[in-house]
Amino acid sequence: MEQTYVMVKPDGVQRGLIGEVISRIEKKGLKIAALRMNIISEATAKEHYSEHAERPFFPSLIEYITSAPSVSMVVVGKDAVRVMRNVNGATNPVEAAPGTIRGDFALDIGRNIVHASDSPEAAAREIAIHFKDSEIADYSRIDEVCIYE
Ligand code: IDP
Ligand code: MG
Repeated sequence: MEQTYVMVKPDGVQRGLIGEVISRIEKKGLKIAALRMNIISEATAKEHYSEHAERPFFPSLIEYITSAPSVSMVVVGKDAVRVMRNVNGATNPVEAAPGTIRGDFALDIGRNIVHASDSPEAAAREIAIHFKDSEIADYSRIDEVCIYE
C-alpha cells in the first residue's frame, strides 16, 4: 500500500467542495488515514512548495494557500500517488479531463481546488511536513476484500 498527501485548497473549501473531494476519494476505494482542517502557516506553505520557490507565481501561490482554511489528508491505497493525480486531473483545469476534480469544477490554474503529491518521494516529504506519525491512523477498511483482488 502506498501513501500520498492530498489537500483541498482554500478555493475548494470556500466553494463547499470538501465533501465532493472526500467522496470521490472514498468511492474510488482509497482509505483516508489522516484528516485535518487548518490555516497553513507561511513557513509550512513555503516548505511544502519549495520546489517552486524560483517560479514567478510562487509569492501569489504562498499568499493564496495561507489565506484561508484548507483540508489536509493522508490517503492510502494501491498506487495511491498515481491514482490521486488522476482523480485530481491535470494541473491546468483547461487541460483536465471531464470526470476529474479539476476537469469538473475548476477553470483557472491558480484556483485548481486540490493538491496531490507527484511521486512517492514527494508524498513522504509532504506527509512529514503536515502530519506527525501519531496523527496517521493504521486501520483496514472492511470493504478492502471487495476493492482488492
Ligand atoms: P500540481 O498541483 O498539479 O502538482 P505544480 O506544477 O506542482 O502542479 O504547481 C503547484 C501549484 O501551483 C498548482 O497546483 C497551481 O495551483 C500553481 N501553479 C502552477 N503553475 C502555475 C502558473 O503558471 N500560474 C499560477 N499558478 C500556478
Ligand atoms: Mg506539484
